[in-house]
Amino acid sequence: MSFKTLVGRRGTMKLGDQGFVLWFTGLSGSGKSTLSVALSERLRAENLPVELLDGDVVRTELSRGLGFSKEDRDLNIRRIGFVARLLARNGVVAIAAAISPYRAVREEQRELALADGAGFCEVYMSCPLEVLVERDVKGLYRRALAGEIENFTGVSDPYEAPERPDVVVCSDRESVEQGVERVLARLAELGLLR
Ligand code: ADX
Repeated sequence: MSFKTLVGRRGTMKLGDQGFVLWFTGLSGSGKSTLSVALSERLRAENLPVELLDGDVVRTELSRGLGFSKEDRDLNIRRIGFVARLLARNGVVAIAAAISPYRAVREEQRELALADGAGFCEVYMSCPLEVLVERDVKGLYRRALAGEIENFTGVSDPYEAPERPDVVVCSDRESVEQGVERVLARLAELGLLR
């Protein structure tokens, strides 16, 4: 079904054959949380079951005490992925929004979701570092650049951009609404929404 049909029949958006994991990756401040919240609201308005696993929130609960070494980040991602799969296998749209800087563990999460019979869609929130430093909503880039925060992603720690993301959102050029529409369109193309 085309995206026009999908949005043209608001209130009738349905899950495909299974729940799925919608995975947002991107640098801090790239808009993962903003877009994932907007998408959750939109999907809930369509009466779809949605749960959001946001990195900042997960790190105060499920991953409290973890730091930002590669080991801790990978463990954080695996925990998020584990919960997301439990949800997806119960027909929920499980949205994960964490920097998830390492490609291998993201790919692992895709494989695990597919092996579980769930769908998977990776959204890459792309935004030039200069723009993020300029915006610096949380004031963290300034501190990282001043050497006050070690291993800060994009400044003093790696970020491995996806090679074949399912969706790329350029958050410096696209509005939240445009991002929402494009992700929904892609989910329809992938058969994860009807
Ligand atoms: S991830 O690498 O494990 O996926 P996650 O998304 O959970 O990261 O947490 C990132 C958030 O933690 C950032 O948005 C920022 O607010 C905060 N943070 C604190 N220290 C760091 C750091 N060294 N690198 C990146 N983010 C950090």
